[in-house]
Amino acid sequence: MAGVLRALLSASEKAANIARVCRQEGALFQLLIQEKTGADKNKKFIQDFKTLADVIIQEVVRHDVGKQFPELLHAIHGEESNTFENKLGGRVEVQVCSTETDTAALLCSVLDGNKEAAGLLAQTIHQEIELRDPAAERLELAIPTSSMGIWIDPIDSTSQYIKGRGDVEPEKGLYPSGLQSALVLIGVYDRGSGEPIMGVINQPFNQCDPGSLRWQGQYHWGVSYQGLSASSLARPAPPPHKELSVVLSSSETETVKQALMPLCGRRMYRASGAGYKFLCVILGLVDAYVFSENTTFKWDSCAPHAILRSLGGGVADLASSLSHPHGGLPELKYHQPRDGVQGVERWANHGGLVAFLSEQSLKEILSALSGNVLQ
Ligand code: 2IP
Ligand code: CA
Repeated sequence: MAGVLRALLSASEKAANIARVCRQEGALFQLLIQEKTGADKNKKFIQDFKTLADVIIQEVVRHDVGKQFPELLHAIHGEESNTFENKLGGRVEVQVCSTETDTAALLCSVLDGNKEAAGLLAQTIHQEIELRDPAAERLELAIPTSSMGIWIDPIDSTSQYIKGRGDVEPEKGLYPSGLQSALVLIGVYDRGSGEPIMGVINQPFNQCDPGSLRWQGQYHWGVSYQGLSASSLARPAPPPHKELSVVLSSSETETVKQALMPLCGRRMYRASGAGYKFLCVILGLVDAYVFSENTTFKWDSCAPHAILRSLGGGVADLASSLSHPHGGLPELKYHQPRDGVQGVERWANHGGLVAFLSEQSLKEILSALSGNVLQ
């Protein structure tokens, strides 16, 4: 079903436009960077604008994909709900209306009457996206939409998006922080098996033009379904060095870092954003992303997981891999909530994860961690 892939790519491009417009247009940028301050605290709705950007992007993706594939509407889930409440008591169901004027009017009601900001957003939301991707156009897929479920993370690494630094220097091609780590993630899974089957990662802030200071984005996609694999990327060549390299969260435990030390030495990198760390593996900047905590979610991992599978890699459930060392490879699944927990926690990747391109790297990492980090 290459039509779904094209719809997801177009939706991700529109999402990236919205993310850029919020940073690049003065009227919106002022809202984005407004901090909670002193006496104004909790009075101004503006503080919630960052959530509004997330909510709008998720709703636009849902709307645009659902317009072409109405049968998918009930199967699209994400980090946000479409109800947005501001701290002045305003509450609105964010939706894409049939005309730009109506969408602007709706947004105006939660933007405290800021017509300029609402107009700019509505214009971007209603813009037609013309996608040119010959490889995606050529792709022939026979995946029934009735078996698809979709996870959206409208903006992963929100904190870096808000901070908005564009001047962070990369280390070995990898950005430890900055706008580069803000990503739009759209992943498709099989509702029967829970396996990830299609993923789109859009990086709205890939390169900044030094003259105009405008950002250009970049997207990547991958499909892996019943033996068929295709991707916008080629599988990266294995690195020449013997030492493995990993990217870790700044909240990774000392135990894990110490356990990986003999294997990776200095090749242990830190980066913000769960999605961005997956992307570093996908691009071959590191061999693996290891995370032993339970604070990533299905919407963080589904899209990158599908792309990794399309390149011959995957994402293992760390706790299961360590407690069943001789079982098959327990990869993350996306279709069932975790029993016995409430709310958002139901969709956490509870056992932590290892994202990898080669099974050999995964095995070496698991062997270094076994006995040290059993949860
Ligand atoms: C977050 C974001 C964080 C990440 C966390 C995600 O998503 O990607 O950066 O933590 O796991 O859930 P870390 O950077 O330590 O890996 P969001 O920005 O969408 O809340
Ligand atoms: Ca996220």
